[in-house]
Amino acid sequence: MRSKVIGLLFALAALVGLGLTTAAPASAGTGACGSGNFCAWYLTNYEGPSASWAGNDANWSDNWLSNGQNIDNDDRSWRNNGTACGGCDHVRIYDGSNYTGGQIACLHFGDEGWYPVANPMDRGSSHRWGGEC
Ligand SMILES: [Ca+2]
Ligand SMILES: [Ca+2]
Repeated sequence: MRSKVIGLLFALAALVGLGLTTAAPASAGTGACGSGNFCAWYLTNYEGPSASWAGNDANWSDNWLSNGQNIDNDDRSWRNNGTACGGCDHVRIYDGSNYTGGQIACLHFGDEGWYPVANPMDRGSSHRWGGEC
C-alpha cells in the first residue's frame, strides 16, 4: 500500500515537473490562456475545452479535456501565450507524437489561429518550443 501511494506521488510529481496540465478555461469562448503557456482548443475560435502547457509535450494522447475528449488529433485553434525569449518562444505543432509526422503549424510568439498550412485542424499530437519559425 505504501509503495502504491509513493508511486502515485512520483507520478504526480512527474506530471507537475513536466509542466503538463489539462485545464478547462473559466468559460467557453473566452479563449483564456495562462501567461507563459501554449494552449490548444477543441473548437475553432478558442472555444470549448482546452489544454495548456508551459513546456513541451511529446504525446498529447494523455491530455484529457473536460468534455471527455482527448486533445490528440482534436485541436482546432491554438495560441502561443509564451514568454518572450531568444530561440525558445515559438511553438511547433507536429502531426505525430515525439515531434514526428511533420510540422503542421508553427506559432510565433503571441500568435494564435490555425495557419500556416491548409487544414491543420484535428491533427496535433505533440508540440515543442523553439526558435524562429
Ligand atoms: Ca501529454
Ligand atoms: Ca496527429
